[in-house]
Amino acid sequence: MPASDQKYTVACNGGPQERAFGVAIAKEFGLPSQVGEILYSRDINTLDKAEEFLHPQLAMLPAPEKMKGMHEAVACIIAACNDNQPIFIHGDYDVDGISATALLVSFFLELNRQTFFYIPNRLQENYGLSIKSIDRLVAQCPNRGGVLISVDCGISAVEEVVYARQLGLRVVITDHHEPRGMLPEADALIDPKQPGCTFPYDALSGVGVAFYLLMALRKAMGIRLNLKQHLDLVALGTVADVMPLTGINRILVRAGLEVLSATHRLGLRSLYSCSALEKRAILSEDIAFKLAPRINAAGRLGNPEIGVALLLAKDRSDGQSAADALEQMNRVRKQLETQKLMAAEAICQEQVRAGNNGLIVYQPDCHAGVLGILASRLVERHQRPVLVFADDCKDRAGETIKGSGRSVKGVNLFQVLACCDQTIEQFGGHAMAVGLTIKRNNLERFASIFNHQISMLKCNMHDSNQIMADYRLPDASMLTAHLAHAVQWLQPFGESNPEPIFLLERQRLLASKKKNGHLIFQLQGQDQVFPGIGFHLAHPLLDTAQQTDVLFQLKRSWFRGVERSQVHALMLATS
Ligand SMILES: [Mn+2]
Repeated sequence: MPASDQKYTVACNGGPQERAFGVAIAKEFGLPSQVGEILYSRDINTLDKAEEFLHPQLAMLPAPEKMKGMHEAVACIIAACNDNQPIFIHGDYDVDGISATALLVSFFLELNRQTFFYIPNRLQENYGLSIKSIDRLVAQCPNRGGVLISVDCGISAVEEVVYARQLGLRVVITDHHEPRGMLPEADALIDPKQPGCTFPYDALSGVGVAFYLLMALRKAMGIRLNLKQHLDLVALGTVADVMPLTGINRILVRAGLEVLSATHRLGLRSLYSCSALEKRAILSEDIAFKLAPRINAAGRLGNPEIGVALLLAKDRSDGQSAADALEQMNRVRKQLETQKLMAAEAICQEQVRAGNNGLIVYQPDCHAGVLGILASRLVERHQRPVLVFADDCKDRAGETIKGSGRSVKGVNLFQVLACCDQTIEQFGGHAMAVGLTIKRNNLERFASIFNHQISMLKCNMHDSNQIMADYRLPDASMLTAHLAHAVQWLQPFGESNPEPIFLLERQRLLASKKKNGHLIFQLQGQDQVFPGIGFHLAHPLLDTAQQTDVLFQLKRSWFRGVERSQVHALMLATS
């Protein structure tokens, strides 16, 4: 057995209330009581809440009019349509921004409106609206007036909105980022996070907010248009942006995954065949690990419009060539990433040894497009916030450096940066992900304030080796096909709705073999033998003849188009 320093705890405590709720869920929904107990441990502890969670319906969505600014936005867009003016969509270069752009473009094209879009180039332009990006957008159809609609950006674009309005445009800002200081004086501004917004949910993605705008527009215009068919885009952006998969996002993403699985978008179909996702249902983890990285590669390497082209492809060959281009860019992205990861890791280890709670890596020549992924990789390894900087290639004087940061639960990176404000030129983002620009000669001062701020938060960030299992199955007779199916009712899994982890103690793994560091085995359940896999678990010292505790998830998997349940072991431990 490998000497594992990993430990685990179990969330469900088997208390009387939990058990009683499990029995009630079994009776009401026909699910195994274990699933009910897991729901209870996740605060889904009434039958009403369970109904809402297990059967999310689009009809449950709150009305779009509840969003502050919606009324003005709709009026503004309808006025532009009545004046026969062009529609200008200003997007962003990540999957959320690309999906939101494709969503609005699809909608207005369906209405036969003249529609133009622009997505800033990550390598040459700053994030969000800029004078340059507005010029480039409007240059596609100049001197006609029109309405500029931003998606997934714009909440801080005070000067840029002034500029756009001086050009004679109506401006509708839609965003989901945290507002900072002054809000732009747009004709309409929609952001569920803005002060005074009474919409009951503030964790929508950029494409989620854009979808809400379309819901309101459809209603106000009195048109019959199938919006549900566009929920595939909402699922893409929401999962890729790591939004919580609870509440409204759960409703949108659950429906969106169904649309995605049967998508009519030819580009996505081609991308599925590149990603081994053909002939099967698309799950949230497929977005996170297969689709989003490929679509993001376009933005990272400075060709975000290829992502939009993929989502809007009208024929097979356009779809195929966009998918091929993304596949190629994703390969380049991976190379750039591996090139830099080793050196970055060495820098982090040094800082960990020095006792730093926040890690800061500066690699002058790192490609700007992979800073965020490097930060994510380093967060996974060190379980603390990480910022990765490189020289800002847009700054000719060579004085500024540009960084991207990722955080861990319990550390609001956006707020931490707000406390380091005096050493930062520019920053923006969320609790979990930020982007920033600082002067190079400020780096040291910034680093010390940053670390001080992080250590003040004193949360238990470093418990990386602790796995929290959801449920301890008393014995293997509880491992059934029924349970494996029932767990799927908790889908989609992701942020704020993790995939349940089960624990079975003292098991013998059947037919086990080691292959490329992975472990392949079988686990005897009550009514069937489950195929199992443990990625990176084939430790050389692992003795599979011995009994072991197995922490695992019950996954849907597909083999040559046939669905089956599979045990994914996350950890093996001797008791
Ligand atoms: Mn976003």
